[in-house]
Amino acid sequence: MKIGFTCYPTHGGSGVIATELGKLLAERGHDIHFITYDMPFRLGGFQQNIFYHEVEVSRYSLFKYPPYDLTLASRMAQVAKLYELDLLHVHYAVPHSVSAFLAKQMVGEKLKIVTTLHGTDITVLGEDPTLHNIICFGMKQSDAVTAVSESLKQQTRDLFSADQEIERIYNFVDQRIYHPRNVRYLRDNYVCPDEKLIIHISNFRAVKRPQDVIRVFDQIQKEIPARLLLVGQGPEWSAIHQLAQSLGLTDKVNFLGRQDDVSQFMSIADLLLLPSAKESFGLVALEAMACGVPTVGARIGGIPEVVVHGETGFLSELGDVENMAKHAIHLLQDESKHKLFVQNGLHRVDQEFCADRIVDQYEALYKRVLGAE
Ligand code: GMT
Repeated sequence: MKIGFTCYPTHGGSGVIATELGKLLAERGHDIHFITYDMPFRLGGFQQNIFYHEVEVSRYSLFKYPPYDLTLASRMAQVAKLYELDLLHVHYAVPHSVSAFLAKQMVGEKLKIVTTLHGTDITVLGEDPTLHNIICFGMKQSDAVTAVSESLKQQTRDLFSADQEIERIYNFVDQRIYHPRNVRYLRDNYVCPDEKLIIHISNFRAVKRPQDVIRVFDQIQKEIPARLLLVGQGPEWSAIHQLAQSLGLTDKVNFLGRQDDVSQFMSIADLLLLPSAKESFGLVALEAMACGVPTVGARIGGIPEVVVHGETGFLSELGDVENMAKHAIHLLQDESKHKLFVQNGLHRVDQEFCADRIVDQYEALYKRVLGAE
């Protein structure tokens, strides 16, 4: 098949999934054309069957707002015609599904559209009255709509229409990259042998509740020797830095900033904290699980579909810092339970979220949409 892929190329779960899916489909012999405003950060280097087409938006002085949606549509149509694409698979509905619809109008009905909903395109933008109708229109015009969790599927139906057909296809992890590694030398840079290492990885937006991360860690380190690794960059970063300072934690918190390869940092941690207020899936918890790291987090959105409470991690009510800290301390102090959670998690990744299984599901969906099955 010849497939156009559009996603946000910046750091973020939807771009990661789109890029990794494209790479794996290319390995299976499909031609994958990324049509994005920048090179997706995980794409890098040459790979057979992968093509990259940049979307360059006009900066004409009359425009207060550069017409990204139209330029994207026009580029999608151009690439679709030139390379005879079978379908466009867009990740994140806004504005990608509507741009894809326009491209289809330009190219003809043969070009199919698959839209994958990733989370805030529904849970935040779907609630915005200025965008609600156009998001609904983009979904209706897609030949197939997928959601990355059951929770997101349900929320989309509740918010839009109960009869919107949506296939749940979970996110996945490439176990060639995310797997337990023996990287003691790296761990030794951050902790002494008797200390536990806690990690949090996010884009440090308010929705990730990074303040809760600091407060949970504060309670953990009062009970057991521990350090915290913070990976990522974002609007809450300075506030977090200040909070850590005001709690006297500066020496115990390592701010690593944005990192392209987070798998090595995950592999050295004992526990991931994910107290987010919204999370349609929580890709970071899956990646951690594949590296042998249990999660303590909030019972919201799609997180309970990834982290099984009492088996691969512990979940608490949103904002319940006390309970999260209690769970974390319990797990870090009980070595045999920790080992069991690690094993359960690795097994769960194999069973539910391994790349092969999920890529099969997308491939089957494409074939169905193209009428080949
Ligand atoms: O968080 C966002 O607003 C963007 C989005 C992204 O591009 O990372 O995140 C969503 O998609 C991820 C991949 O499917 C999910 O793992 C995240 O849970 C989801 N974020 C939210 O729902 C807040």
